[in-house]
Amino acid sequence: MRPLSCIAVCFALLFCFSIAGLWISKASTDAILRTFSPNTNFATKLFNASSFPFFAQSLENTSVGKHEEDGRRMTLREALHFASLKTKIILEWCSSKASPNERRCGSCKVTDDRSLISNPDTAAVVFNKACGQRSNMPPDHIRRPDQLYIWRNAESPPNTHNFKNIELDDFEENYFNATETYRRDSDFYKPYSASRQIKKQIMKYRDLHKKNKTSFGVWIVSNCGGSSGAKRRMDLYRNLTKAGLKIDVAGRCFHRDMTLRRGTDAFRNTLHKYKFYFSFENSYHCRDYITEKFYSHGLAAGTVPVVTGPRRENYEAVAPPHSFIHTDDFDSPKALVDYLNYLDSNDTAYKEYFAWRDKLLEDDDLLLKHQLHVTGHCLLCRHLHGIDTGPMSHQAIYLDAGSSRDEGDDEVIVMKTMKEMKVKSIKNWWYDGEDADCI
Ligand SMILES: *[C@@H]1O[C@H](CO)[C@@H](O)[C@H](O)[C@H]1NC(C)=O
Ligand SMILES: *[C@@H]1O[C@H](CO)[C@@H](O)[C@H](O)[C@H]1NC(C)=O
Ligand SMILES: *[C@@H]1O[C@H](CO)[C@@H](O)[C@H](O)[C@H]1NC(C)=O
Ligand SMILES: *[C@@H]1O[C@H](CO)[C@@H](O)[C@H](O)[C@H]1NC(C)=O
Ligand SMILES: *[C@@H]1O[C@H](CO)[C@@H](O)[C@H](O)[C@H]1NC(C)=O
Ligand SMILES: CC(=O)N[C@H]1CO[C@H](CO)[C@@H](O)[C@@H]1O
Repeated sequence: MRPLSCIAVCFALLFCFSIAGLWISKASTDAILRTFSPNTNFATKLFNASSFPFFAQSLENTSVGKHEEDGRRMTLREALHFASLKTKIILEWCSSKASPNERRCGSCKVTDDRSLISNPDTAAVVFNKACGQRSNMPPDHIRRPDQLYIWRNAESPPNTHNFKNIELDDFEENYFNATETYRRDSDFYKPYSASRQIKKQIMKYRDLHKKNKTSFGVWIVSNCGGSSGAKRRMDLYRNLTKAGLKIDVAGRCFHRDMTLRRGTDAFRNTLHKYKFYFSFENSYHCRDYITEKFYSHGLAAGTVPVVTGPRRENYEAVAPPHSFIHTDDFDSPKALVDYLNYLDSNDTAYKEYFAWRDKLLEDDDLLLKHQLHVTGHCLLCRHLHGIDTGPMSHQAIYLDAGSSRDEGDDEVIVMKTMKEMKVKSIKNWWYDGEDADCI
């Protein structure tokens, strides 16, 4: 009896194994079929290969791509297709006001559902100023090394400090993997306006500036003394007024609320009647802190922005040539007022501030030279898919996908493994090297 039952058990086991074997080989065969099916391209194969590591080796010499030490070359089109095969999740840990078009970016889903932190597809967790302190961060034991912790900020350093009393000292070294701010040296650059949006607006209003302007200048301001920079710009305005400046003012600081919603066409149509818009930032000499006051109310609305905020070279890095007037360039309030009055009286000189607009059609680089087409979370999304975010040209070309340019011809490197990223000290990164005027 005993040997018989042993044999029975053996047969039963064998049966089970062969069923399992059949099942496994069915899956493998499907995988092979899928992987090698003739109408699949290299990127798809690569993706499927990475899902089935056993077959990855046999693919390493597939002809389309060049084998690199640490990635593979493929065309951008292929790379984006590759990315589209697997959606990654970007988790906003604290409620965010991310613009709606950021809810999806490339092949990333942006969410604020905290329960998704342990989802294997959650590749980045973003912390904005609402997260405040270290104690509001996710519990340490659930952090995965493959998940990037991103420090995001849209306010200037003085306002970061005032806002929620954020104590950046709280964070130990290397806590964050990367930064996402308006500063150009961020890992994921997020300017207040991507040049793509601005260009679209400018194209829409390309001839606005040719219409005769009926008014001189306007300033809309609602934060009058919240920070030293906000106090300073009020002070500057008073000095300019004393020197003879006469402009229209609106906003809470002047108890004249605008009925027009900012950013709308009606709003821009009102602004464009003015020759000058006073784009005064609430922070003085803070690196790269250039907001919609410049991009939207100035450039896009077809006014000449009179700026105070970061230094001239920061504006030059992102603005078209001869497109703005910087208050730092004038020795006294009177000198600035005289210059504005001169431009008001000499239309030829005034119109020179719009010369760049006429070249927009021929010279794509005018607005794009220093600005990326893909910014913020969209840039992050590409990184999460291993698509090299280095050379700017690729990014510009990516967004022009609708145009006649053949974006597929550009090669990018898709990394197999994520490059290690660390921000040694977020406090030093954010505050050090900032001008004394700023802090
Ligand atoms: C791929 O090419 C390398 C170098 O020629 C070779 O050593 C390797 O065996 C090839 N791999 C496969 C799977 O053919
Ligand atoms: C603008 O003003 C000039 C002279 O004041 C006039 O000749 C011209 O027709 C006006 N253009 C428009 C578009 O109103
Ligand atoms: C305004 O003028 C006063 C008096 O000349 C000067 O002390 C102050 O620095 C000026 N403020 C600005 C922002 O230019
Ligand atoms: C007006 O501006 C043009 C261009 O900058 C200049 O050549 C011309 O001399 C100016 N005219 C006067 C009267 O200042
Ligand atoms: C992110 O930072 C953590 C903490 O320093 C580190 O353990 C992890 O390796 C980093 N991840 C990447 C992809 O760089
Ligand atoms: C082109 C192709 O065959 N892609 C397949 C890769 O593998 C996934 C499943 O892992 C399939 O859904 C795709 O169709």
